[in-house]
Amino acid sequence: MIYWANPVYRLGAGGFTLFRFFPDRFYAVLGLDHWLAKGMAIHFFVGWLFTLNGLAYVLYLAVSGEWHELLPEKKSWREAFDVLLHDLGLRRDLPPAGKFNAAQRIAYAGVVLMGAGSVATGLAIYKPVQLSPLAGLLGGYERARLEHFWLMLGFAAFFVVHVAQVMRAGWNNFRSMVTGWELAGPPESRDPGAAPAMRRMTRRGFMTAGAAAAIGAAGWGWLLTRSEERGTPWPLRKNLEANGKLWGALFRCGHEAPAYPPVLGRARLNGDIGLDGAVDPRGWTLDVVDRDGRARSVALRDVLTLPRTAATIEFRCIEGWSQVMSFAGVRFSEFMEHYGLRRARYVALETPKREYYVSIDMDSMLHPQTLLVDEMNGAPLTPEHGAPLRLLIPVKYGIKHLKRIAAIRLSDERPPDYWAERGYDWYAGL
Ligand SMILES: Nc1nc2c(c(=O)[nH]1)N[C@H]1C(S)=C(S)[C@@H](COP(=O)(O)O)O[C@H]1N2
Ligand SMILES: [Mo]
Repeated sequence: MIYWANPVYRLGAGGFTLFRFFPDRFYAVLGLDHWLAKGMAIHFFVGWLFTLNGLAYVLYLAVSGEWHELLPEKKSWREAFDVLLHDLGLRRDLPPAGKFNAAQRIAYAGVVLMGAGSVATGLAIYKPVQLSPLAGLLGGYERARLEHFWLMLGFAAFFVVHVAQVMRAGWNNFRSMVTGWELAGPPESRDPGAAPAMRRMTRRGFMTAGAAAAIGAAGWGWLLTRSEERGTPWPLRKNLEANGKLWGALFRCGHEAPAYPPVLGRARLNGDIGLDGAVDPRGWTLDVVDRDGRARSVALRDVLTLPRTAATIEFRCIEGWSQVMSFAGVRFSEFMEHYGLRRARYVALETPKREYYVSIDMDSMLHPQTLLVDEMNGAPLTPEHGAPLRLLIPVKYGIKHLKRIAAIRLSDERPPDYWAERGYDWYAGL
């Protein structure tokens, strides 16, 4: 549901594309809609389930001591090669093995590592500013995103190969996978009670697995049919709000987005809501409403006499693209101080006819890189990029960087937000 937004997922080199992972056909065949907001909301919901499930599994391995049977040993690499030859029909006998053979040890330990990799790369692209050291370690935002994607393909490949191998290994093996037990030795040497006991366990195991699958499917259906709260099923909305609270609590005003050397020239353009009509920068005024509701009109000329700050940062659109852009203007915190505005919980910004509007938490607005800007990539802001004044807020996605600011309102009650009303995360923090 989300990959259409930024078609970077392909196999190819330079301008040549051998294969696109998500052509339009992919959506048509699977009956998926192109709804980025819902895809993201689901992602950040099931992300919790996968992460907690993975943590529980690793904890179980550690506590039960079963990691002994799973961790590859020195000889595993050589033996795994023999297993491979055997499975390809090039070798008759298998090396001796415990519960898992060498190839299984490597594959299963590898999957645990892949899980850890998915969480690390996922966090890096989810919070590339708050967790900028992690994103840096993984090669940056765009790299981390590709790594996250390849790991996902790795899981898919593991699943397919694994199911194929289990099918090849036969019924008994599948049964022991489900029950956790297996019948060993030739039938005549076994305890006479073993076979009925195994049958019972098999039944119980399959019933448990079937019930788990049914609960999963029912849960999925339930989730997606709940009444909507601001454009998304309410459990997903609650989850987005909880995620926002969590990252808001971890927010540190002193932690800045990584800086880049200044850039010049054209920048990518996105979003033109509320940008029609002519602008006259010299006569431009801002409607400013203080926390107590007191309104005043502030001339842009005066705002622009305040001390100037410049920032070059990686700008990120929620649709998945990013680019390094330079901005210059006045810190929002200095604007507040100069006009004697009092801290409220939220700040709302609006275009002239309120066609586009955003609301943002005060902590993020007071961040030292949050600027009211009139200059971009070394030149005065153009009308398409938000002249005469736009917001720069590197700790948020592009959706919050309102272009063409006409009103700034402070309030303790959360004001409406254009994209949050259409199913997106209100916090939208990076
Ligand atoms: N007034 C207004 N501001 C807006 C938008 C818009 O549609 N209207 N789109 C937002 C989005 S989604 C993005 S990604 C950025 C894009 O900024 P740019 O066109 O300067 O690259 O502007 C943001 N600010
Ligand atoms: Mo965007």
